[in-house]
Amino acid sequence: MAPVGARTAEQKLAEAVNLLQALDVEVFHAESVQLSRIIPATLVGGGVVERLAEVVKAKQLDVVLVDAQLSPRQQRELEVKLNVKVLDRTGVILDIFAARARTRAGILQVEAAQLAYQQSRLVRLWSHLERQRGGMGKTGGPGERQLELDKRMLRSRLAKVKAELREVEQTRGLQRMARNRAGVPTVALVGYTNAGKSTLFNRLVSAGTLVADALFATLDPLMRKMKLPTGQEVVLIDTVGFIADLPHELVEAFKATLEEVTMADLLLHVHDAANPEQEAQAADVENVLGQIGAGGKRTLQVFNKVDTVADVYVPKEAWGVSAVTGQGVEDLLAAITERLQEGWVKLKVKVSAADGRRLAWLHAHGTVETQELKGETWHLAVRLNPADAAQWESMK
Ligand SMILES: Nc1nc2c(ncn2[C@@H]2O[C@H](COP(=O)(O)OP(=O)(O)OP(=O)(O)O)[C@@H](O)[C@H]2O)c(=O)[nH]1
Ligand SMILES: [Mg+2]
Repeated sequence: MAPVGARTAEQKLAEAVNLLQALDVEVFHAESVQLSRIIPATLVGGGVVERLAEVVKAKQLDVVLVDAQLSPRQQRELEVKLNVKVLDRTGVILDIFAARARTRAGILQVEAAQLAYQQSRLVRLWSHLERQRGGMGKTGGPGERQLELDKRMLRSRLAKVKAELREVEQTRGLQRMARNRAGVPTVALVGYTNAGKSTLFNRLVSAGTLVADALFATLDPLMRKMKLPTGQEVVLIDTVGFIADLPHELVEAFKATLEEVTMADLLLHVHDAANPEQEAQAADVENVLGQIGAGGKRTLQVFNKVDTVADVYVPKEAWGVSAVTGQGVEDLLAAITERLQEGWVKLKVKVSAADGRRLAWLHAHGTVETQELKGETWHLAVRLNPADAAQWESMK
């Protein structure tokens, strides 16, 4: 079931099916339901519930996904009426995150989000049950005692997870600072889920990142240090895919992941050029970028999968590439170099041929445009960022 929003009903439905397939769930039935008004108890009207109950029975389904936010009450009532487990959008996305988390930070972030989700469900579910039994106002009922126990357990686990998460975040912050001190700029790949970020990441660094035709194949930012054709070093960061209507509690839980994006020197916004929804997806990505404070960042627009369609549209200001065939990747690398070097200064320097240390430093930090050996001295023309240029002066 999928509510109708800005996208067409079919598009939303297709994405919901994709979400489930990312969990290796076989989908036997999918349909959109037009909501003329919202029924508090079951979200959809009684007629629809009855019809769906028949589908569930006839096809012997194990689970029903409602691609919307369900209140705990709606979830319960639907489970009773359909006689099957019911999941909502947040629940499914949390399951996907949990299945894909690999690093310590990622696993902790998912658990924190799951605990917070359970906490809100638990409290509302129990208060609803208590009200039904007429237990309001009285204290010490069996349900209330159990509720207190469950609440306490969730609270203490959540506190523990959050403390560990803070620790991990601190370490990450230190790593980031070390990187910045070393003057290595960071380039982050962002984009809608399934746009091909991880494939492009692999193509760019030829490192072993998980690539799968599934949503959220990547949960944690993967980082690789790589050399640009000019010899300059950068850290490339792969990130989790963005999706439409990301539940608010998940944005919070993934702040540490997205923080890498806000700290990056350059973003590569990867678009799936072959996807008819590309424009809507791009708007969603821009929207989330704004929410996490990365709205005005230096960005290259990368239109990926140009190999799939004959007359694929690539806007003038964008870079058309295929992460699979490698088409356009060389030009993209050149563009990355150029954008990173905006505002750099050009120096003409002389270095003794015996001074290997300073020569190596220049090659690692800057772009050596020309070099000529005159006697025992190298004459070089180098481009450096202003901070490195200042450091070079102090190294003399
Ligand atoms: N034909 C073609 N397919 C591509 C290209 N790039 C990626 N794909 C395919 O698109 C699918 C998704 O690629 P991923 O790299 O996992 O996408 P992603 O953006 O990292 O996805 P998430 O991590 O889920 O956000 C895979 O099946 C890739 O093989 C391309 O240039 N051409
Ligand atoms: Mg990925």
